[in-house]
Amino acid sequence: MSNRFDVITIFPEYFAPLELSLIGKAKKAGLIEVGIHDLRAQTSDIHGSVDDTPYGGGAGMVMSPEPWGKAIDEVALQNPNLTHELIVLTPAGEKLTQALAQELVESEHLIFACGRYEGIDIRVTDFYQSAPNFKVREISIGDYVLGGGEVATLVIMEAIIRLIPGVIGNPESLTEESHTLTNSDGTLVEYPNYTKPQEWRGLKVPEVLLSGNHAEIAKWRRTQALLRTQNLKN
Ligand code: 6GU
Repeated sequence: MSNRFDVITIFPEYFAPLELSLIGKAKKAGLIEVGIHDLRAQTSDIHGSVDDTPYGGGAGMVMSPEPWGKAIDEVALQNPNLTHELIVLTPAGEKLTQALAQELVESEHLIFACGRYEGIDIRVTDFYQSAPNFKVREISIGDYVLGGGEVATLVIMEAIIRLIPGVIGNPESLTEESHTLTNSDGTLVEYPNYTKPQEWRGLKVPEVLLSGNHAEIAKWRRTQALLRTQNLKN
């Protein structure tokens, strides 16, 4: 079960939201440990350069392997007894799904490498793929291009951390999700929810939800979830 998360980035400030809400509580409760590491701490020149021009030419800059190697080695050395799963964030990676989040929650140590610019020199991926006690995965959060892997890391961490036992107060909300229907990608669809008041701006809560008839409510919710699944475009 993952409880150790390390993030390597040139923008450590991006991760301030980890102190909030669900993840913040999980940290305070000692359910997870999170380390945020500044890639520039691994540079030796006065400018703290982390990128260079691409071999073969072309637009943009590529992140140099050396600071990445140092940063990843350091984080691995700090956790000598763990198997490390290195997550390289890239729009070219495997797409994040609920099934992938469920797989990742089983890893004991996740290291997120947040690339910027045109990405990280591929030799970083290649090197750790065959390094002892390492697994490497390239992951994307969808078919659009972000400025870097930071926001993607926050998304993936949230998807994983809420699956850790004890993080969500009411674990039934997790089992209920697993009972809802999924589309072809394994994406969760949920039935629509209502709370008080019973009428808001002329819109009423469906009668069946007020009926107290649990079988009928379950049937209605299942139908609604089905309809929503059909209407999802993939
Ligand atoms: Cl992981 N990185 C970047 N730069 N763009 C993305 C992405 C990741 N996932 C979707 N778009």
